[in-house]
Amino acid sequence: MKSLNVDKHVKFLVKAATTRGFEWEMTEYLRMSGIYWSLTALDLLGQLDQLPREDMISYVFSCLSENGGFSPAPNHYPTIIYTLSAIQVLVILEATDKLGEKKLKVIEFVKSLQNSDGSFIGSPDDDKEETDTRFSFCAIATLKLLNSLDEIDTSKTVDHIKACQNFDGAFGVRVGSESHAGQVFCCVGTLALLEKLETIDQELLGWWLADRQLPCGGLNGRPMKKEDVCYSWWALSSLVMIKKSAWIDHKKLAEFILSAADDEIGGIADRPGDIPDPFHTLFGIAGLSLLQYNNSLDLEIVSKTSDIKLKPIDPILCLPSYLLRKI
Ligand code: GRG
Ligand code: ZN
Repeated sequence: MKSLNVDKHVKFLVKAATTRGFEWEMTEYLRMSGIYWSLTALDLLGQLDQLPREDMISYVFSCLSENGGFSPAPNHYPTIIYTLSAIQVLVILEATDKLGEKKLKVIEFVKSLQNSDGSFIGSPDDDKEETDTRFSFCAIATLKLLNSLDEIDTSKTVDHIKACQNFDGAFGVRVGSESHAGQVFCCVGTLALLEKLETIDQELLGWWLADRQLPCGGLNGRPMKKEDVCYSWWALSSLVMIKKSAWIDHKKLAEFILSAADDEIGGIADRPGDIPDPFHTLFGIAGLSLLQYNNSLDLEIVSKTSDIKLKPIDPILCLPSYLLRKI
């Protein structure tokens, strides 16, 4: 099996987060999540201090709106997705206390997005009809990280998520929508945070998730689609949450993730031969961390500068586990 080259990945992640230019401009609309992906990956690799902490914190606060939501970049509108990313960044930098009184505003923002059937919209600035199980997860995860889950009607949230479980055992964007591993992560994660996983058919879901593994070892997001490294997070973490990660071949999945790593410039792509990016770099490394700590994968890691161990990751909140023990 190929080894994980920590130094190359660290260099790739730092370059992506600090180099100004065309790519930087083109990714402004998702910048807050980009910072979360890079910081989390660096922390898992033991190199969190490679990015300037104070600058990162100032950036987060420059994206906080009057209504308590965070936007991906200044002058964009706030959404629940970037609000979760912002809170995740503050958790990684151990700076949530800097929210002070504004924490109440953030909670109000999250609460304002819930509909009477328990579903969530993504932003007050979006089309009010557009609900998505991603928004449910982001809302519940944000409140969890702020220790404020009791601020919301969680039973309605659970009812809505349960209504999104399909006949095949998996979940979609809304009630009756096509099953997709990304939405499965969001629905299973929401139920896990609310300690209601026992209320769904985990056996059927386990079969659907295990079926995502293709002969190449990689996982796809739904039947008949191509393998993609990011499902090594969305699908594998869901299997871990329902305690069925042993249902897939770990060694083959780890080999697939490592084969999508760029040996020249570092970083991980969606699949071998494609261009690496911070999103797939995080979810590839996070998948390897899950495999190491839940399935005792024997992963070889090389580095001249860092500890040769990946930190364990929390399968629900996608943050290094040591941080969650602290809060
Ligand atoms: C990371 C903790 C954490 C939270 C984020 C926003 C969110 C919460 C989760 C997104 C879950 C999701 C929907 C992931 C899927 C992303 C993806 C690869 C979409 C691609 O969909 P298609 O249809 O690709 O283009 P396929 O693979 O089906 O061909
Ligand atoms: Zn992907």
